Amino acid sequence: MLQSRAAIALIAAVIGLTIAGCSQESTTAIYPSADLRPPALVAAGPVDARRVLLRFDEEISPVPGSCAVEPQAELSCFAQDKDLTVAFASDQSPGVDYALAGEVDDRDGNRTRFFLRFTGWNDRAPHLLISEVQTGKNASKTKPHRDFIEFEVLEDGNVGGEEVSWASSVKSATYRFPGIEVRKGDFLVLHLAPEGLPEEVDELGGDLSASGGVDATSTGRDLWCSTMPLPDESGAVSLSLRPGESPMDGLFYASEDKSGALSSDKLETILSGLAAAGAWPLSLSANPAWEDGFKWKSSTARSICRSGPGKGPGYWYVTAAGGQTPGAANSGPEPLASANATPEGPASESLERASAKAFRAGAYSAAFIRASISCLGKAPTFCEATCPPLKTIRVGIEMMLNSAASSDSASTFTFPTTTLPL
Ligand SMILES: [Ca+2]
Ligand SMILES: [Ca+2]
Repeated sequence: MLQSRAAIALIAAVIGLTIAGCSQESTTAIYPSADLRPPALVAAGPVDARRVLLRFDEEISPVPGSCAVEPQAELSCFAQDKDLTVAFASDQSPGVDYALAGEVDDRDGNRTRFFLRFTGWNDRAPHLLISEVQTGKNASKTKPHRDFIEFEVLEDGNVGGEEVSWASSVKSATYRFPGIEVRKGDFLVLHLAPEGLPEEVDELGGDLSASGGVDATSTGRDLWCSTMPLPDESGAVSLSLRPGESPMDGLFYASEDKSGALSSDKLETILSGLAAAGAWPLSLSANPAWEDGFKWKSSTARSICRSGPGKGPGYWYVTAAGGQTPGAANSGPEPLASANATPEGPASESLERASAKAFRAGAYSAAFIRASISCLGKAPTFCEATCPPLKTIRVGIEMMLNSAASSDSASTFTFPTTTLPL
């Protein structure tokens, strides 16, 4: 009886809807009350060498066998309320680009596939100082020099994932250090104008004599990057401990004939970041001006050298002609007094705190979460953020990544082609 009443009620409702649908006066849509919305990701990133956390906007459970990572690693996934933890069986490689994919369901079976990139966690990232820059190719045939940035290592560690950016008014570039074990007192030389010679090789292991090429030395660790040379006259360099973090060190060099406020350009962007982090002081106003730079008469016969660990133009000088010292301590008028240096500003933050900030800032999933987040707190506290939905999200549709992914082992997994939102 009840069933027949329900059937009658349903038929009546359908008729009513049909009539309403035919009526030009009706504007009210009728939706089912069921949850048809898949979970949305609001934050993601590694929290230590063995865990990546993803927070969704509702309670989720992982789809068994759906999680996989490239480069391949053994994973296990478990959920707690809105959080999915992807656990690595062994430590991530510092500085390595990882791609992680998987699927989660909400309580009503709506499924979301996620795909994100992050940088392998590095909990031993040492502080570095930018110690010398050669801003252009000199004219000497007997003692040639080309663009380089030299870094002094202030403590033992692994530089994997540390990032250096440099900019002119119109262009900027970023280099991420590969995972390299370094010792306090080492010098790293990033060559920015390689000639494409076969002997220009990255010195990733123990042999500091492996590389040839202009400015390569057996005392320094030579690395090569052909993306963009340094601006000859005016430019800026910024160094961060981890991708997306505030810079811990910087240099702004400016031609002596420049004055006034910087335009809103690439140089101004990098300078504002340095100033906000305390890595380069602005003396005149809140907005960067040419007067804030280390002023010099541009010369490719000379390099710009650090004379101490402090921040700002007072800690830099121009060498004598031919006084470049790539891969070795500077030979200028003042010693590089970094032996007992206490890093200033953001550099003095504990690694844990800095790491937490980077995670909260979404730095490790920049390709995935575009929102700029700035929240205070302590990891693994997540920020609420607006995350553009992945185009791979489907409502109520079963989406197995591929047959290999349905096994518990991720070792045979191949990533699907996924289009991320711009
Ligand atoms: Ca070398
Ligand atoms: Ca040097």
